[in-house]
Amino acid sequence: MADRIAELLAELQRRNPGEEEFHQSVTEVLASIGPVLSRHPELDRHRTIERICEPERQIIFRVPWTDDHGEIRINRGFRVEFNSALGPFKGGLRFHPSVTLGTVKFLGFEQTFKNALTGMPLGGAKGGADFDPKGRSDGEVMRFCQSFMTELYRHIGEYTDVPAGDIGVGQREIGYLFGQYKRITNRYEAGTITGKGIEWGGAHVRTEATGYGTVIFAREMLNARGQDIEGMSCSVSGSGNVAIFAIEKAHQLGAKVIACSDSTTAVHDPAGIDLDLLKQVKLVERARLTEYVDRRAGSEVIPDGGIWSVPVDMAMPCATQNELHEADAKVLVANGVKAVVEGANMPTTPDATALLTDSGVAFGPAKAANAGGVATSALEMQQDASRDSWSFGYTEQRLTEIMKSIHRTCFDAAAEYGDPGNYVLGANVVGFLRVSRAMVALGVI
Ligand code: NDP
Ligand code: 2IT
Repeated sequence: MADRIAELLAELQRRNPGEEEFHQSVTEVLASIGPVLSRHPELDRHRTIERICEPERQIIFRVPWTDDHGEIRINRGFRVEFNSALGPFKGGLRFHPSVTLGTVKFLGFEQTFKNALTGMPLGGAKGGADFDPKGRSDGEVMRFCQSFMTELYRHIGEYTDVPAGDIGVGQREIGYLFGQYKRITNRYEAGTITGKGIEWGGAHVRTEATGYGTVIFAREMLNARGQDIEGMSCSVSGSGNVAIFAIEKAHQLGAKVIACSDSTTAVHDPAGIDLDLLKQVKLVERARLTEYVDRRAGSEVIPDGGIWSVPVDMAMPCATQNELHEADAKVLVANGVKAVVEGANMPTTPDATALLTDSGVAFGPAKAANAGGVATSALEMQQDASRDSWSFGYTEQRLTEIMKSIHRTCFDAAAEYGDPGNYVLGANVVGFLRVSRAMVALGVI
């Protein structure tokens, strides 16, 4: 089986040259599924791995727009519709200058397994553009979004493909995207995109869901080890949508987050992050974290951006991929970290993950831990389909149940496959089994 997996990987790398992040995400999943294929040779006979690794459809398009000075700008847009065995394609859009086809493919591949883990009827997809919203006016962002949707609209729909937000795409961008979709199609088809505002087809808790869900998953992991999140010190990298609401839920559960970051600065605040100030600086003013330090007595900038050098009980990487390296993991372990839980997608490098798990640190992999965002997107789709609107409390209760169920499912699968407490194994096994079985049932398509 090891030879077969190695051959598969070599072939994937040959056919997808230069897409390192995609190779990395596939390598991690394939490392887990040898025992699944040995137990289920029928899945292998149907070539489910080869099919899962090949996106159903990949769309790349030009996005021309005009900046505030009348200059014409060109970006590249992507939508990779990875797998629709379990439901319509579903996954976010990322606007960041680093976005390439390889980035979108790794995210779409991960999304396929994550969405399967939620137990909701969702396929997997991801999209985005190499557009940098930083420093752009609202008008420029709107014109970019309108141009992006002018191509994307023909590929999406509530039964086809349902985008949402990711890095650089929040409620402002979702509004401009949905507005253009509505205008072109002449349909108020709210279930075509999630992360909308409450007054225009959105759902309570979707904004908070990824961060909240990550912390709920962390609590479940800790409880399974006889530990408690209450009283723990934490560091949370990033200060965007996921990070801010992870900090909020951690504080609600009695933990204290003492460090956070953005793409240029990391901050240590021993008294605990002041969430109102952080929201004001990052969500309202869209400013740099140095603003936070300037206004918050007792906080300081961490030299060299080294957020993982702060001693904590629990670390939550919530910014971007490959942001927690082996050297960081060593420092965390030396400082006595008990848990590392991924709010971002693939934030921990493979050698860092190995070091943490070998050191006995509880490790919550992204596709399980951050699935609360997309799960609540599915709840938003349910509300759109039934023209209903649920309360915050009820929706949060549903999110909590979903996160507990994901935790339990991964926990049980890890034990069944011989490595109790290995959530990477558990998540990959369950995600792969659910998608593969549906693919076999649907025939060779
Ligand atoms: P946001 O754009 O709201 O925030 C991203 C944060 O990460 C910002 O603080 C940003 O810094 C920082 N950041 C972004 N790129 C880099 C980089 N290359 N290097 C260092 N820091 C960086 O995005 P989200 O919070 O939505 O997403 C964060 C992560 O969570 C991503 O991995 C995303 O895929 C994942 N995720 C998001 C979900 C969602 O529902 N939004 C759901 C599940 C996962 P700055 O402020 O300087 O730009
Ligand atoms: O990575 C993710 O799960 C997201 N960016 C959210 C996807 C969604 O469709 O809500």
